[in-house]
Amino acid sequence: MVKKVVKEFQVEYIQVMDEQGKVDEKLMPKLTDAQIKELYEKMILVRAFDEKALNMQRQGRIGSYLEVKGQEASQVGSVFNLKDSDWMFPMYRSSGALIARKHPIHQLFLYWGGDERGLKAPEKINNFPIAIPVGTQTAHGAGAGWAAELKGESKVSMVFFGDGATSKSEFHTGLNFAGVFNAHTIFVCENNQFAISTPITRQTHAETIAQKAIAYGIKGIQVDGNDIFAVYKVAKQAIADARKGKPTLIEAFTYRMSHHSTSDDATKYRSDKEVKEWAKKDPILRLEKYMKSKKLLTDTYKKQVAKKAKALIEAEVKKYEKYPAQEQDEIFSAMFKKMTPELEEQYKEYKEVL
Ligand SMILES: Cc1ncc(C[n+]2csc(CCOP(=O)(O)OP(=O)(O)O)c2C)c(N)n1
Repeated sequence: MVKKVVKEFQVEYIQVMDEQGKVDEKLMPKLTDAQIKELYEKMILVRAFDEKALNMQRQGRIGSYLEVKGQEASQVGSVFNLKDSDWMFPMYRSSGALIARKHPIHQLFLYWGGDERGLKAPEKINNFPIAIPVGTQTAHGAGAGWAAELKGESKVSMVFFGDGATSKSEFHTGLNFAGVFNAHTIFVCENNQFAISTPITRQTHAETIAQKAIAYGIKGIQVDGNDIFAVYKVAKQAIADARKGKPTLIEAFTYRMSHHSTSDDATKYRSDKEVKEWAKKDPILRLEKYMKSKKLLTDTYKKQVAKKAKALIEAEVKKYEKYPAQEQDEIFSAMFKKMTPELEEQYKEYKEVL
C-alpha cells in the first residue's frame, strides 16, 4: 500500500529587524559597530552606482542596465561572509553583489557599455562572469560547489538568480545535483516578486520558493531580503554549512523597486500603491532607522558616506570614459587563453574579409 504522507511544506522565515528598524535581540547576529557601518556604506555605494548607471543609460553613455534598487540588503548581506577564493556566480541584476565582491566599478560601466573586458574579475577574486540567460548559472554554481567537494576543499560557491529562474530546468538540475553530490553551494534566490511582468503568483503555485529545496533533500530557508541583519545571519550559516558539503536554498523575499530594465515600463503591469507600500520597506531606510536608534548614524556621518560614494562613482565614470577602445580582434581573443579551432577558423575568415 502506498503510504500517504501529509506534511506541511513548512520552511523557516527569518526576520531580525522590522520595518521600524527594531531588532529582535535574541536573533540579532553578533556584529561590531564597524561591521554595521561597513554594511551600510556598501549598500549606499551600491545605491549610488545604481542611480548613476540608470542616468548614464538615459544619457546614452552606456547601452542598457538592470537596477538593483530595493535588493541591496539581499546582495550585500549574502556575500559579506564569503572569502575572495570562494566562487560567486552573478546574474545581470547582481551589481550589488559584484561591488561588495570588489569588482571594479568602472568595469561594470564598461560591461553595460557593451565591452566584455568589463567582466574580467580582479586577480584572486573568484567572481564568475554575469549570466544574461535566465537561470543557467544555477547549474554552474552547483558544478563549482561539487568541484570543491571532489577536491576536498572548504571553498564554497554562491549563486544568485531570480524567482523567474526557478521555472527553468537548470534550477532543478542544480538543486538536485547539489543535494546528491554534497556540492558546497549556496543558492540565493532573490524573490523580487516579478520576472519582467510575470508576478510570482504566475511563476509558481507553491507558497514559498524556499520549500522547493525539500524535494531535493537540501535545506531551504526564507529570509526577509530587505533586512540586512537577517540576510547576513542566514547567509553566514549557509556558507558555514556549504563548506562542509551541505547546500542551502535561500529565498530572499524582497521587491524590485525599479522597472525590470532600462527598456521596461513597470507602470503598465503593477500598481503605484504596491510600489509605495514596498518603498516603506526600503532596506537602506530600515538600516538607517536602526542605526539612528543606536546613535550610529549622525547627520554628518550620513552626508560623509553619501559624498564619498558619489565621489568614488564619479571617479570610476571618468576611468570608464577614458578607457582605451577595444581592439577589434579582441572579440576573438577575449574569451579563451587559446582560441578554439572553430574560433580560429572564424578569425581567419574575418581577416580575409577585412
Ligand atoms: C533563457 C532566457 N529566457 C528569457 C530571457 C529574457 N528575460 C530576461 S530577464 C527575464 C525575467 C527573469 O526574471 P527573474 O528570474 O525573476 O529575475 P529578475 O529579473 O526579476 O531579477 C527574462 C524572461 C533570458 N534572458 N534568458
